[in-house]
Amino acid sequence: MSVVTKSIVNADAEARYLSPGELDRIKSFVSTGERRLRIAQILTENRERIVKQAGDQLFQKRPDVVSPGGNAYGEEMTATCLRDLDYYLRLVTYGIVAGDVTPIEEIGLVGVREMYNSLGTPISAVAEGIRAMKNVASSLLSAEDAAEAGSYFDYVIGAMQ
Ligand SMILES: CCC1=C(C)/C(=C/C2=NC(=C\c3[nH]c(/C=C4\NC(=O)[C@H](C)[C@H]4CC)c(C)c3CCC(=O)O)/C(CCC(=O)O)=C2C)NC1=O
Repeated sequence: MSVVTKSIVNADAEARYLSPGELDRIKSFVSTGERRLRIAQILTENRERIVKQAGDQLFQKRPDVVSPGGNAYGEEMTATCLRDLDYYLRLVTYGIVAGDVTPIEEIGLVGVREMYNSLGTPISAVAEGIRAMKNVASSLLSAEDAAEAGSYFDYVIGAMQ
């Protein structure tokens, strides 16, 4: 939920006007809107390249995951692995647009450790893949935009430590 929806739900639950603090937070959300949309647009347009290059970097750093016995071994499993990276890139764009990590958390991080444990997927390697996406994405953005986007990637990486 964006800060706009959240503030309205909270205020209406108490049948009150938006507070000065809520209006300030909404003001900041609106004033950073153009920048956040620009970042999300660039990441969306470059999604294939970001996922592909990050996958290449991940498999170079962690050849074990694509070697016989590795969780992403074989064409189909490697494709599923890249699909997971694409899922997380998509969720990062949701977070950037919403200016809030809640969508990333709710869609992709609740129970994620248990899920990857049960699949036998090394979560440290997933985190490495997200880190690689952050680096590729940063190279497509200005330093300021990269810092903004980076905080959402870091949030995902942090949940996988
Ligand atoms: C949008 C929210 C969402 C997420 C996050 C998600 C993840 C997700 N990844 C899965 C599998 C998988 N995930 C991976 C990923 C990897 N293996 C590795 O060694 C690498 C480190 C890594 C890639 C970076 C692999 C290989 C599988 C298939 C495992 C198997 O079938 O044995 C599965 C099991 C079902 C399936 O195969 O689709 C789920 C649910 N699904 C969702 O709906």
